[in-house]
Amino acid sequence: MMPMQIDTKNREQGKMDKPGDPFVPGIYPTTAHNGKGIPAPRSGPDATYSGLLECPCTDRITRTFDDTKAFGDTTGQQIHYQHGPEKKGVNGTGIVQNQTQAFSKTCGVLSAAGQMQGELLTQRNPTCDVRAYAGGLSCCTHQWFLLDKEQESPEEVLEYRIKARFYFQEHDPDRHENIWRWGFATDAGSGEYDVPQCPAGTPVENCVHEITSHLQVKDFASGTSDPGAQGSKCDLRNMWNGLNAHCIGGNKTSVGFKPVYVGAHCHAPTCISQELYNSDTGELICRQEAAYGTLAAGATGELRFDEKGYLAVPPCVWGGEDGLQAPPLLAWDTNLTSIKRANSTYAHTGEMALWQGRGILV
Ligand SMILES: [Cu+2]
Repeated sequence: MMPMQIDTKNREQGKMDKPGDPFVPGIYPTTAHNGKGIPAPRSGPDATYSGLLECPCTDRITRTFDDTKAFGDTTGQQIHYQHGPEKKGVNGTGIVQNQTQAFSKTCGVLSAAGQMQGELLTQRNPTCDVRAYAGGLSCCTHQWFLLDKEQESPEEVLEYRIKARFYFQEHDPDRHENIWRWGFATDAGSGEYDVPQCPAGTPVENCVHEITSHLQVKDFASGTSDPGAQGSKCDLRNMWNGLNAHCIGGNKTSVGFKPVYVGAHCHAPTCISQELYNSDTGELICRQEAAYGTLAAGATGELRFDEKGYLAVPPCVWGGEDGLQAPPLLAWDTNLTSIKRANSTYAHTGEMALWQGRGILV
């Protein structure tokens, strides 16, 4: 499979008529940023801000909340203002009136060992509380506009064509094993977070924001084992943690999990690296570094994924073939530590720090 590609440059509104043309970004919200630091520049050679990726909360969004609760415990709602009836819905087929959504984040997630999984709550990351939330998934809800209230939303609808090619082998029980999805968030409980800008005067090379999370292997293999229950385990199609020790089947007792693949999920332009350690042994299980594209023009053909402003995150892969390390055994009570680093030269919202992978039960 090719890596996940998300085109966030809003080309329809820009002026990149053909590959190689200089890119001019589309319109962006004018009031989106609210005192959390200087966002990435939107013009000039270092232009890296993407309103589509950072999902700023604009003045279309108003909030109600319970202001008596502690940071991170607040319940609230966001109301998204849609243009009046003269405007079409985003798909041109209907009118979408104001929409209200509950804001819900649980940044304080405990591991199976009773340890706080992530640091977002202790760092008081704005993503954890509706009163501080400045951008990200909760302001990017389906059919919500990312432009300000007084900005005209373009009528155009982006149309993409995607070609997918699948390679397969006939199932051979003698040499094929089920591979289960596994994953967890370094930004535990939120699945996204803000990268606050480094303090004024910090040398650029020191502008690195870091979050760490601690968990046990069983944290990504927990939950119901009832095959009939919704979101049940032992379903290979399950999105996140579709496994537990019982999924090995038969009368076997599973001792753990061997990863064959794991990929970090994080965003341009802030992602630097993500590391996963076995914290019982200190062994580095996987380190992934964001590889940024370099070509301002001509990123086509074989170079098509080397476009400036985009990143690739080459995954860790284990196996029995030449050149690959044998997968480590991650026993269910193995302690893991994940460290995510981000470039904090500018402030960013909606950054992510996820691990997503596949592995076998042993
Ligand atoms: Cu993401």
